[in-house]
Amino acid sequence: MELKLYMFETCPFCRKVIREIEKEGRTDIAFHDIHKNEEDLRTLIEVGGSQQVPCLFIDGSPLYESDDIIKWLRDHSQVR
Ligand SMILES: N[C@@H](CCC(=O)N[C@@H](CS)C(=O)NCC(=O)O)C(=O)O
Repeated sequence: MELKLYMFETCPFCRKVIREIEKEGRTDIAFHDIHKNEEDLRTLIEVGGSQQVPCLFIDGSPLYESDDIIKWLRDHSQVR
């Protein structure tokens, strides 16, 4: 499963999701900082339909809302 988190560093909702990722010790999520990479910003808007972050792309499907992302992460532990 391909997981990409669209985020930027100072976003408190992103920090909340990143804290959960760190707490779980997950290493299967690629971070895409939309303030550092214009292509990431374009992809987020084009595919997700909004530039709101955080947004987790799950095999290319966007999931917005930090609480929903955290719930999804808890429901789908990393397979090691
Ligand atoms: N309810 C959302 C709030 C997310 C949010 O407000 N993110 C801000 C950055 S801190 C943002 O992306 N604002 C721009 C926008 O919504 O287009 C969540 O919990 O994920």
